Amino acid sequence: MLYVATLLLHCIPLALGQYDICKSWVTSDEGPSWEYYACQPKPMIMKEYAMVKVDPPGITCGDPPERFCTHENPYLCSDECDASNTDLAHPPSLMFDREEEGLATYWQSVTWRKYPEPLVANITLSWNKSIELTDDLLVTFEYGRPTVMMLEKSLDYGRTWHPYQYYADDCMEAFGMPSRKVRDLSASSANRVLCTEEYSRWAGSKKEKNVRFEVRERFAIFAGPDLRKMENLYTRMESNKGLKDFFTFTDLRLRLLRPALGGTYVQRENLYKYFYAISNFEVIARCKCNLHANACTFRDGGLQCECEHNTTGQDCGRCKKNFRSKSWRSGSYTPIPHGSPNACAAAGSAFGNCECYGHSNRCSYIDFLNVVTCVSCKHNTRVSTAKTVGLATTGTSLLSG
Ligand SMILES: *[C@@H]1O[C@H](CO)[C@@H](O)[C@H](O)[C@H]1NC(C)=O
Ligand SMILES: *[C@@H]1O[C@H](CO)[C@@H](O)[C@H](O)[C@H]1NC(C)=O
Ligand SMILES: *[C@@H]1O[C@H](CO)[C@@H](O)[C@H](O)[C@H]1NC(C)=O
Ligand SMILES: [Ca+2]
Repeated sequence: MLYVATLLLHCIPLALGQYDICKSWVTSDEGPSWEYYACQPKPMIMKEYAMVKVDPPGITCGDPPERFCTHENPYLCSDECDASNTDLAHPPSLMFDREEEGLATYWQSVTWRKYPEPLVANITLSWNKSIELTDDLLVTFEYGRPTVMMLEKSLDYGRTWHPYQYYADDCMEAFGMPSRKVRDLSASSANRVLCTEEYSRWAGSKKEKNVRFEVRERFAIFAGPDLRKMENLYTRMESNKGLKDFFTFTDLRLRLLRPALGGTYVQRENLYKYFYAISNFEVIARCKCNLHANACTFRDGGLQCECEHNTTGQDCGRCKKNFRSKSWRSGSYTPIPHGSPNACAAAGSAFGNCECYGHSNRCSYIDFLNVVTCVSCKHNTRVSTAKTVGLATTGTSLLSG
């Protein structure tokens, strides 16, 4: 019975996707035991877990109620936004609901009635958790896409912000940057921040609604056009931390800087057709768990990795109590296919093997030095003549000194 169970468990890693499991119970010549692997959670629909802030105050339409027009029908201004009427209100939450078949629900801004003062809005999404993009970011605009906007991200819970991508109908005019396409990037420039004109030109408000932040095209530089060689991407991320960090953030901010103009200049006599309306903000990402968890759950109001490998913390970023804190390392995607778990070492346990050149048969962890080394050395040798094998991060400083 036990034999059958272990056989089944052993087969699971082959059937699942890469890095889906953290450990399995395997049998070998020395009997059954746990085997540990690098692991990561599955991608999730992250818009459902975001905290949202829209700035400046009063940018959402409907208070007071306001009529607006569309570019298709600029003199038939029969549409109304009224925050006090559920059927006519357009609150921020409508960017993150599940769209039913048929009519789109959307957040809408006030109109540009204060022109020539710029019509700007910030939409900030916060997860209070590091997450890693696994698919394109997709923002859907009703009534036309902005002519100027940018995307920013924060890696430190909103303390500092970095540009992620610039979008304009004329990149040079708006940002002083040349327009580029992600598909023209190379392996060494895959994490470059660029300006694109691909999603900002007027094409009719019904035809082209989506603005993308291209993740799949960037992955494809390493993993091939159909993303079949993901191991190439993972290997690259292991050697280039900047590449991995590029897809990681705790917060996103969309800065809307100039609305759709209908393919022409601003017409001052009808400012009621200029505004922003977003029906969906899709963020597909996985929790960052440092390759120490394959599950991430929403509890106590936040996302939390279910840490394995004797790690703990929101991102499994440290060792559990009674484990040696300095032995913490992120798991590694390499070697392919299972990676390295780099589990935390139990306090007081020997971690790695010592090579003591026949002068000792005892290898121990010395707590106050945080090293593993030969102890009880005989034949008048001292600790410093010993060598630790299979231990990359600790022990070497004492031994080489
Ligand atoms: C939007 O965010 C940027 C920083 O990311 C800030 O400088 C700007 O003042 C904000 N605008 C509004 C309208 O809050
Ligand atoms: C963010 O997450 C941390 C760790 O889980 C928690 O202690 C803190 O209260 C959270 N902050 C907010 C604003 O939710
Ligand atoms: C974590 O610690 C427990 C208890 O010391 C041990 O049985 C287990 O093998 C450890 N896990 C790993 C991945 O090292
Ligand atoms: Ca919606």
